[in-house]
Amino acid sequence: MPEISNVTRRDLLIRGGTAAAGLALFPSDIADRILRVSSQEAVIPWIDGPQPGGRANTLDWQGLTSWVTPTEDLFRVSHYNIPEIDENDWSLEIGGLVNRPRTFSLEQIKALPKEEVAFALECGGNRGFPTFVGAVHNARWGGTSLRRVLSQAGIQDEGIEVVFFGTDEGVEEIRGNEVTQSFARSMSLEDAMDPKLLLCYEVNGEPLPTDHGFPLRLVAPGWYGVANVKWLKRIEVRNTRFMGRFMAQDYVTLRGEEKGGETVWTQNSVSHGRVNSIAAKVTSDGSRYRIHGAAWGADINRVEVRVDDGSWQPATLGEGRDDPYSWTFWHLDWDAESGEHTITSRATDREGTVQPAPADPEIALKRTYWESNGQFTRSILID
Ligand SMILES: Nc1nc2c(c(=O)[nH]1)N[C@H]1C(S)=C(S)[C@@H](COP(=O)(O)O)O[C@H]1N2
Ligand SMILES: [Mo]
Repeated sequence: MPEISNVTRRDLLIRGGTAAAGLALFPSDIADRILRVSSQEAVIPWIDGPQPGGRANTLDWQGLTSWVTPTEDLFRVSHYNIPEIDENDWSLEIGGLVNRPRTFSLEQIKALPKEEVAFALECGGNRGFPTFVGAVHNARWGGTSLRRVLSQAGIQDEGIEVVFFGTDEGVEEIRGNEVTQSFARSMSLEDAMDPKLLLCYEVNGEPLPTDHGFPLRLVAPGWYGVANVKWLKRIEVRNTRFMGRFMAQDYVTLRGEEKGGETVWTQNSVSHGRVNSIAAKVTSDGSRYRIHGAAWGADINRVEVRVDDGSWQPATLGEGRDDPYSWTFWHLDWDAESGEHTITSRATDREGTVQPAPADPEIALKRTYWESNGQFTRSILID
C-alpha cells in the first residue's frame, strides 16, 4: 500500500493539477472530511459505520497506511489492572505437573534462542459491536519458544492442560464466593506444544510497553487476542481442564446448529482465529478508484469484493500474502459510477474456508458477540 501523507484541504487546493481535478469530485462537505491525501490519491470517507476518532485506541481503517502497526497505535484490551512491573523483581515460574519446576529471570529468557513472528492479533470481541471494528493489529513479536521451555521442564504423563497466569488480578464472585484471581487462560498440552507459540519480550524490535504485557507475554499466532496472556507470571501444567472466567464465562460463543430439524446450542471458548476481512478505504486519484483492505484470522488464499449486488470480483493480494499469521493487504481497482454504493469483501483461506455472510447460520444463529467474522458491508457516496 502506498505511503499516504497527512495534508490539509488547503494543501490539496494549492497543489493543483490532478489533485485539484480530484477535489472537483467531492461535494464541499465531504471534501472537508478527506482524511489523508497525497497529490496522487485522496481517501473518500465511508458514509456509514464507525468514523475515525470513534472508539479510542482502536484502528482507524480509513487511515491505514502501514502494514506493521506502529507500537503506539496498537489497540489495548485489559480486563483487570495494568501492572507496572520492575523486571528485577519479576520472574516466570514453570510449575504443576513437570519433573523440573523452575523460575526464569528476564535475562535467562532472553538468553534462549530468539524467534520472531508477524502476527495479526484480533480481539475475540472485534466486530461484535457497531463501534468496535478496529480491535486488530499487525506487529512483529520477538521472544523464545514456549515448547522448548516446557520440554526442558519435562511434562509428566498426566499433564493435559497448560494454564498461563498474568500478574493482573481482579475480584470475582463465583457462586457466592468472592475471590481475588489473576487473569488466566489455558490451552491443551498439544496446542501449547505447537512450535509457533512464543514467550515474547519484544514488539516491533523494542521491549514490550507496559500496556502490552511488559516484561513477558504469550504470543499465540493463529489464536484470538484473549489467548495472548500479558504480564506472564506462572505457567502451570495440570491434569484437569481449566474453567476460569476468560475460558468458560466470558469469551464464550453461544451458537445454534441445525441438526435434523432441531437446533442444537453449543458453547465454545474463543480460541483459534476465524477468517476475516474488511474494506478499509476507497481512494481516488481524480479519475480512478481503488478499494483497499485487509484480511486475517487464517492463512489467506483469496479475497473477493462485491460492489452493490454485483458479482464477486477477485482482489489483488499484496503485502503479507505469503505470511501465514500476519494480515494480508489487498486492493481492487473500481470503475465507479456516481451515486451511493455498498462494498463488501470476503476472504477464503488455504483450506477453502470462506468468510461467512451475515445470513449464514454460523453468524445468524450466533447469540453472543464474540467471533463476529461475518462479511462486512460499508457504504460510500461517489459524486
Ligand atoms: N494478563 C492479561 N492478558 C491479556 C488480557 C488481560 O486482560 N490480561 N487481555 C487479552 C485480550 S482480551 C486481548 S484482545 C489481548 C489484547 O492485547 P493488546 O492489549 O496487547 O493489544 O490481550 C489479551 N491478554
Ligand atoms: Mo480481547
